[in-house]
Amino acid sequence: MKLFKVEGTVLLQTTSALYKLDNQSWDALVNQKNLHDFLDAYAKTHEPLASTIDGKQLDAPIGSQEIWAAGVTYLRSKEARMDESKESGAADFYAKVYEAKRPELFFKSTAARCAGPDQEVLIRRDSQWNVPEPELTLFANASGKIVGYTIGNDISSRDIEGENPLYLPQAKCYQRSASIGPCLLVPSKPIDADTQIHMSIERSNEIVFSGSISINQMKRKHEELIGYLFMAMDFPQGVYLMTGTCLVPPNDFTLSVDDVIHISIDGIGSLRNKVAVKQ
Ligand code: DO4
Ligand code: MG
Repeated sequence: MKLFKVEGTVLLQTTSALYKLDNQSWDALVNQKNLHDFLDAYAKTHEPLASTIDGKQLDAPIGSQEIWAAGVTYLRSKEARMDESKESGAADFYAKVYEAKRPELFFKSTAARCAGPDQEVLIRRDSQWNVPEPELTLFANASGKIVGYTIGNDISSRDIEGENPLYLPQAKCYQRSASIGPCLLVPSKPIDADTQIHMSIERSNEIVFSGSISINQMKRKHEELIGYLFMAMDFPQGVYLMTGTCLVPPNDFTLSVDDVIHISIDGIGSLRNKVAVKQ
């Protein structure tokens, strides 16, 4: 079952039909006890819409939740970060956090700063090396239970982070450095361990990078990441958590203005964003 946000209204897509959820604020809805069962019952007791989701302009599937992110959860991310931070002497921090019991967790975005499907994402004008990071993104409700999944793009400045890991908030958090969508997938059971993430980057109608990975390459468990996130913080509206990247373009690649980033995750859908520079 999938929840979409379209011009402020919430739409529920089942395998066979589309429904409008009346009088439902996003925050209250996604924190319903037994969300999947609630949506299932809703679909069984309401009339479907005559239309489909195709062609509708989607908003980011978010209310007032914060977006957090986990880092160095895949070997490929550890290696890329060790490489970019060689000169700063910080490579060891990435090696250590990959092995440590405590995961790396960082604040990524507010809902207001985040982009949705087909909106522009931004790169910084003071950075020369920028990459998208396609990440399976968990939604945990106010009780800390993972009840949904979406696609996240954790756009990052590799030169700013590489210069000094203390610059991580500037490399990671700025206007529209995060994108999520197209929907919140609310399955009846946890997402399949072999789920694939695909990304391609299009420049002037050519694909300049593409790759796919399985989330089974991840070193940490989803519950482990959420457990640390909730250990000393409350999230009364629930929270999104990007789970880290395993797809890193080669070191000579940087995003350019007008590039189009396509990310898809099996069972969730596709997220498309065009790149611009934050002025
Ligand atoms: O350590 C910095 C951030 C790592 C990250 O964003 C990732 O691994 O996806
Ligand atoms: Mg990341």
